[in-house]
Amino acid sequence: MLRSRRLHPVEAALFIAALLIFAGTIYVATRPGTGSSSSERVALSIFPNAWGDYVYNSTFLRAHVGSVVEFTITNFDPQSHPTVGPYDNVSGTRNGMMWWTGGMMGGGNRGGQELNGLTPDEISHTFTIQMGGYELNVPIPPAANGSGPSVITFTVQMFGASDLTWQCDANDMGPTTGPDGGMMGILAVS
Ligand SMILES: [Cu+2]
Repeated sequence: MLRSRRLHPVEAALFIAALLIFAGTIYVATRPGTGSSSSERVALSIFPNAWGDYVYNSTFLRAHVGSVVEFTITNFDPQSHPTVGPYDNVSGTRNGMMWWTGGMMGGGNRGGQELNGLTPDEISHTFTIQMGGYELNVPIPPAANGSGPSVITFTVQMFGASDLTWQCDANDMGPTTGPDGGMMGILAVS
């Protein structure tokens, strides 16, 4: 037989406390992004196309104004395309640096370093945006032949709404390969 009983005051207090914690958790979880504190991720790979040319696997990217975007670029191309000039240096990332997880550099595979640039002969491709107030350049080292891709990460603060053109500026490739060549694309910031 069912019997009802009144809640003990201590039980009632615990129940109300649990309810408040639950409601607070939902509030925090569903609160909309607050400008600069929101973060997004963009992942890209450089992979051989049907003709064996190493190109970016995606050319259309999206990000939101005010967000901090963490880019991860995974490069399967074991070749370097020696590139001189400003494209050697990391610029326009949040701290002027990139994190290199692994790949070939200086004849060896020594991952796990924060870098502010590469020497010209260590450059395989670049990810470069030079418009809309952005001066972003990240040189990408080649994959370690036979022992996995080269992976770099970096963060960029997005500050204005526009369709930004990004491209590879490594020597003997890059924007001349055209929109269908896979070495350039659009980053739509909205
Ligand atoms: Cu390239």
